[in-house]
Amino acid sequence: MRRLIVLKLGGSIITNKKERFSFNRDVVLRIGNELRSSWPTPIFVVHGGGSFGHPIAEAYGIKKGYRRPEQLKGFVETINAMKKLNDLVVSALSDAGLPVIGISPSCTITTNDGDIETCNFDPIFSAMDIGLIPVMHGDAVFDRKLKFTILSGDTLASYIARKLKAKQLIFAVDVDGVYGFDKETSQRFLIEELTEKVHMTVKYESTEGDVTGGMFYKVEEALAAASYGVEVYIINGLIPGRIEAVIKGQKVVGTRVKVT
Ligand code: IP8
Repeated sequence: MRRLIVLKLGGSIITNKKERFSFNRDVVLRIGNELRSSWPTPIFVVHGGGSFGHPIAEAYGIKKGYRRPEQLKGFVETINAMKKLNDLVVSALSDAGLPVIGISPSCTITTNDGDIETCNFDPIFSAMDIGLIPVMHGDAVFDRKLKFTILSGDTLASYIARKLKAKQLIFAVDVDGVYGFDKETSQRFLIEELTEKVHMTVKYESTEGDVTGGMFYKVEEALAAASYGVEVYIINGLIPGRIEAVIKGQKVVGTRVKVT
């Protein structure tokens, strides 16, 4: 039976994207308390880069791969900034009483032209086997073709949910879900069920300062997981109670991503 919950914490909720290296500890602590109250459901946490990873990755053009030696500094700095953010997330979740362990993709995952090619599951399975909650994140990683690139937390969370046959994949973001636009009333409305067909009609806004591409790519990753039988939700992680409610199977405001 599928039980695992994969929770992706968006960089926009765990950091203040407008201020470099600003961590929203209160938000992560509160989410940690919500996760503790859904205990003992097995959980896997992945978080984004926010104001820690994205500005450096953008300044050095890390996503497009290696072109000049000066980028090496940016590659390593991106990894170091993400390690710092991961430490902060892990310590806040631990203070909420969760047995968490940080695992960095830069040492466990390689990609090929941006797609995950190898993932060392040994530390992940060993951690989960003794009841530890892995906390991974978007990162700068080695890439067979590009030499290095950026692996987004969304891609990683979807990959983990598929490989580990998760029950749910929850993307916690700073809006209520995915919005559509009604031409007749000129009003935006929350899309409660998002299929591939609906996805093609949505006009996604571009996200400034985000090297991994915002809501469009999140939905692509969400659909990839949904096609493997994972229940996928995009919900507002800044509203207390929503993460806990969705894990407990209650109906919450948000977008459910489905294949048909
Ligand atoms: O914020 C990207 O992860 P995301 C992380 O989930 C870096 O897209 C290093 C920019």
